[in-house]
Amino acid sequence: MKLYLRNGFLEKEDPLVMGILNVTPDSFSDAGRFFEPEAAMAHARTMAAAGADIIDVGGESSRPGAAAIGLDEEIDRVLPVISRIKEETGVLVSVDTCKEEVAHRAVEEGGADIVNDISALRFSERMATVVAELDVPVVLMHILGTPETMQRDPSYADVVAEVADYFQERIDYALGRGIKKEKIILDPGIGFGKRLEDNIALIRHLKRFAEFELPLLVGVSRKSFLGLLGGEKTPEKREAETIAANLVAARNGAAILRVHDVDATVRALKVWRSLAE
Ligand code: 8Y4
Repeated sequence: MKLYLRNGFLEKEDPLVMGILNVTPDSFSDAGRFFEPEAAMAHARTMAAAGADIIDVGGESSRPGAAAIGLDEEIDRVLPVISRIKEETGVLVSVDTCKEEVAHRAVEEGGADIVNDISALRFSERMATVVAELDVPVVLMHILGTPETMQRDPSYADVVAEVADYFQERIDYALGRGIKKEKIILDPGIGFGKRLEDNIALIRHLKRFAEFELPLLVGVSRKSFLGLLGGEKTPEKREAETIAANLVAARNGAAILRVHDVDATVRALKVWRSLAE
């Protein structure tokens, strides 16, 4: 894969590993344990030492029904953590936000390298323009509706075709607002308005999205479809399921894997690189 950044690019044979850093008091998986900036920094350092290429810093939970937070609160949560990660480690930082002001300040003041917008530039009027001006890569993720509505009986006739159509529509929108094609990362949005069969189809047929000739990001880590497949009810116990799904995603062309457990993922990818054809 080749990832174009604001200045230069990053090229690597294996998928990049993006470690998840929730700076939220209400996130599903880590239950706000890293809300305190010190704890967040300790977790960031651990992920960097384990070989993370990117740390994804998010201040607002995308869980359905999670309380929306204000702009100032989101900035206060993520900005100090992003700045310190950039000062203290060599890893890239993505900012997980749908708000243009958060994206702008995270990049300009915090030094964030990537904007991870689960709404694919839809939830904030000027997000596309801000990203174009910043000239940073942006993740365009598929979601059916909004985090609030996405799991209300989602269905597709052909999920792969519908996600591909969505990608094309959002790419055209981004290009129209001045975002360069090589700064776009595509993400099928595993679990975001998808049934079990839809998540399976998207991972199984990930190669169909190769036609866009853009890096693909895949986020399966600890998600509930893995609980359905593997039988583990609690997210923290889905580590084996997560590794298995990530290796299939890697084989099928994922350029970036978004994970909670960086150490296990880096170690699994090393073995996969040695053994895969
Ligand atoms: C347990 C653990 C249960 C995690 C659910 C979850 C993605 C993402 C999220 C993704 C991109 C999550 C912010 C949902 N998922 N960004 N963000 N792609 N680009 N759920 O798949 O991790 S949050």
